[in-house]
Formats: sequence, structure tokens, C-alpha cells
Amino acid sequence: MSGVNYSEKIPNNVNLVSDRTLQRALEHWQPHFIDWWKGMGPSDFQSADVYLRTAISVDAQGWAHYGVTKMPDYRWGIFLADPQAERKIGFGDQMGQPVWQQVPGEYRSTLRRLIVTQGDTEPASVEQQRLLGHTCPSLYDLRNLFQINVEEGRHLWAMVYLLHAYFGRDGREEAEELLARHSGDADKPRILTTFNEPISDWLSLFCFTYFTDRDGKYQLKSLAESAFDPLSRTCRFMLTEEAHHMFVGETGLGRVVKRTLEVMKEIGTDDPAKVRAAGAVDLQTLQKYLNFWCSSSLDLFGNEISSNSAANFANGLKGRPDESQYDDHVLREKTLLMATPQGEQTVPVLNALNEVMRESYLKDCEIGLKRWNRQIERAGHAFRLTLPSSRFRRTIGTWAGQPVDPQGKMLGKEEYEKRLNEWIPSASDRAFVHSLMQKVTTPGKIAGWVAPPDRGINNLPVEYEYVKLH
Ligand code: BYC
Repeated sequence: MSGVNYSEKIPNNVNLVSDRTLQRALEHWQPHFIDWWKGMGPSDFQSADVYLRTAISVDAQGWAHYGVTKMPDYRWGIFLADPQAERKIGFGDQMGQPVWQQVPGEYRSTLRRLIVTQGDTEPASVEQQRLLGHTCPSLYDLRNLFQINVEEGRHLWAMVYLLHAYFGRDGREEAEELLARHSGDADKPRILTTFNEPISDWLSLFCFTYFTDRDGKYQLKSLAESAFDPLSRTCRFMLTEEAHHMFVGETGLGRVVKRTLEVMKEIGTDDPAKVRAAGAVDLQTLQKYLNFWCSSSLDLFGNEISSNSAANFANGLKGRPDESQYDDHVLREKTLLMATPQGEQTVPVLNALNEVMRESYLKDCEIGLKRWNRQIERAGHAFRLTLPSSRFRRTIGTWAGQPVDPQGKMLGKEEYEKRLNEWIPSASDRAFVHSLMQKVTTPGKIAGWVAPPDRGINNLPVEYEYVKLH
């Protein structure tokens, strides 16, 4: 079961050949996907030879195969983690009952909505990143970008498989719509706001892969708990790929901090203007980028108080990440005190699960900051990077539209508007960051604003030609 069949048009480990109707439907969608990839995927690099990893089995060990591929020839396919024998529902009102191999009629539209929302983010991120290749800081980074892009394409395949296999005609229609909406499109935008934000520089890419892919980790982990077993198995496998995306964010931002500190040492000052003049990202600007992407990603958890999340949990559709770490899996009795702009409210925990998840996400986000702050401290500087308050710049939930500063302090509307550019990148900050984005494609060379990685990919040297441009 673990092995992937690559001899078929659509590589898969779901025995696709045994269901001709499904196979034909997916083979019909496949050229639409390739057209979308060619039109909306990485611009101008379709003929480059890229050192990519591909899944060859879904085992925890050794699922990856590395080789040189042109991106349109990447073997996108359908991979589900192996089934767990006798798996039981792990939370909610039906806890302890067998998981579902089919979609129960009463949950059909909710499950479809969750799968479509998840699926929509995958091609959206590829669209957001499509022009970044033109300003890559190195071939190592360019390859990482393309690896992420092809895997997001595969994650789209994962959701499309579920839609085709379990949701009939409306599932097939949703699969087409996933290719018809586009990031930032005025008429047909992507569903969630963060996925309509442009990612036009590599500092934004590193922040996106640090913050937004981490939301992906949390959402996928909570869907991996689902009683709908095919969804759970799909998400479990997706999570193994997701780890690399967050690695790119975490090491990318760490390399930016490292380089900035080197430059500060070289020029003997931490004056932001001088750091910029020397071609590095001053820590103040980095902080603004962190504020922007963190606050945007916090919206992806939905409303603090949500009847959707309560119903999803109670019905077994969506759990909490790593559900087994908790004691109470039913949550019918518990309440929680929640701060809202109107004062503290007592809320049933069932309705506050988006917030529970957001809080544990923020703790996870802290880990990188601690590491970067240690680097800054060791270099002898007092500046510290921080995460913005979860009330800052929110557009979803009880804090939406509230004039709160990154420390969580409520301000007057006017002061907030006036000072917003102190906290998130202004047009001139963005112009400065864009000015640093010069394409470097000589093997082993790296742009001046970011330190080289500590090591290359799959034990290859950093100077290996990870992308061969023609
Ligand atoms: N923007 O009751 P609520 C990833 C809507 S990232 C716009 O709070 P719920 C990746 C909401 O849809 C992970 N609209 O919602 C990362 C609802 O609309 P309807 C993506 C928003 O259901 C990097 C209404 O407001 N996966 O994988 O508790 C690269 C009421 O909201 C937003 C998922 O998100 C927003 N930010 O929670 C590539 C998992 N937030 O239905 C990939 C699937 C809320 O009333 N989705 N709304 O019309 C879900 O679990 C939930 O739909 C949400 C919202 C967590 C998004």
C-alpha cells in the first residue's frame, strides 16, 4: 500500500486503476491543472532543470527521491498515508465509534467547504509566488521555491482527489473552480485574505513560509484528526511535505538576521539608514514584515467565537492539532474566559476552538524568534524581534477593525491610522526591500542581503547547481 505506482498517468497509492470512472474524471482534470500550472505557476522557468524531491512511498522513512526534473514534468499524484487499522473517532460526540470511509450525508456540505477552503490555499500560494524566480538570491533558494511550488501543486491534487472521489458532480465542479479563482483577482479572488496578498519579494516569501505555512501545519493537523478517514490520511501525508516549507521560512529569516548582524559589525553601527545603505535589511524593517505576515496569518484561524468550529468538533469533522495530548475530547462542559473589545466573556470551549488553536500556533511561532534574538544578543545588540499582539491589525474575529498597536494597546482610530506605517511595511520600506532583490544565479554565489545556508540539499554542497537555467 505504501508504494506509489508511477507507471500510471496519475501516480497514486489508492489503486486508482480499480475505479475507471474516477480515474477518467481525474484524467480529464489533469490537463486543466497543467494548463493552470503553465499559465499561473513559476513564470519563465518551465524549461529549467530543477533538483527536486518526489514522493516514492508514504513511509516515514525514505519517501523522498531526489532527481533533476523540469517542473511541468513533475509527477503530481495522489498519496495517502497508510490506513490505521481499527481507527476510531478521537473526539466529539461520536468519540469511540469507527471512522468513516464515506461522507455521511448530513456533513457533506460542511466537509466539502473545509476541503475546498484547504484546497484553495494551495494553488493560491503558487500564484502569489510566481514571479519570485526573477529575483532569486541564489540557485539554492530558487530550487527551494520551486520545491515548495510543486508540492503546493500536489496538495491541490490531494484535495481534488477527495472532491472527485467522494463528492460526485459538485465535487468535480469545485475542482474546476479551484483552478478558476486566482490570487488577488478582482472578480474571482482566492477564499482567504492572506492568499490574496502579493508576495513580491523574498523577505515576504520567508515570512509567508514561516507564518502562513505554519497555519497550514495547524489546519492540516486538525484535519488529520478528522473522522472522515480519507481526509485524515491525505492530511497526514501532506504534513510530511509541509515541514520543508516551514524550514525554508525559518532558515530564511535566520539567514537574513545573520547577514544583517554581519553588516552591522562591518560598518560598526546599528543605525538603520546605514545598514540599508550597506545593502542589508535593518532589523526594524524585518520587524515590520514579521508584524504584517503574522497578523495576516492570525486571521486564518477564523473567528475567536465560532459556531462553525464548535459544530465541526462536536461532529468529528475537525479536531485540535495532536488531539491525543488533551484530556477532554468532548468539551461539552468546559468554558473559557475570553478578552473581547467589549470586556471579558465566558465562552464554551467548544465555540472557542479557533482561539485555542491560534494560541498554540503563536507559541510555535515564538520558537524562531527566540533563536534569532539569541543571535542578536550574542552580537551585542539590545534590539529584540517580537510577535505582534494577536489583536493587532485583525480583519476577522472580535478584534477585527479595532485600533490596537502591536503591543496590544487600544489607541484612538486617528492615532492608529497615522502610526500604522511604523508597524507594517510602508510603500518606501517595500521599495527598499525590492531594491535589494537582485537575481543571483551563479552556482555558490548569494545576494548581499542574506547569509548563505549552513548546508546544501540532500548532502550536496551549497555551491551545487540546483537549477540549470537554459
Ligand atoms: N478570510 O466561523 P468562522 C495552508 C470566513 S493554510 C476570509 O470563524 P470557521 C497553506 C469563514 O470561511 C491552511 N474569510 O469560520 C499555507 C466563514 O465563512 P462562511 C488553510 C474567512 O469555519 C501556505 C465565516 O468567515 N486551511 O494550508 O470556524 C501555503 C465565519 O467564520 C476567514 C484551512 O483554512 C479569513 N481569514 O474557521 C499553502 C482549513 N476566516 O462559511 C497552503 C480549512 C474565516 O460562513 N478551513 N472566514 O461563508 C477551515 O477550517 C475554516 O474554514 C477556517 C475558518 C479556519 C478558515
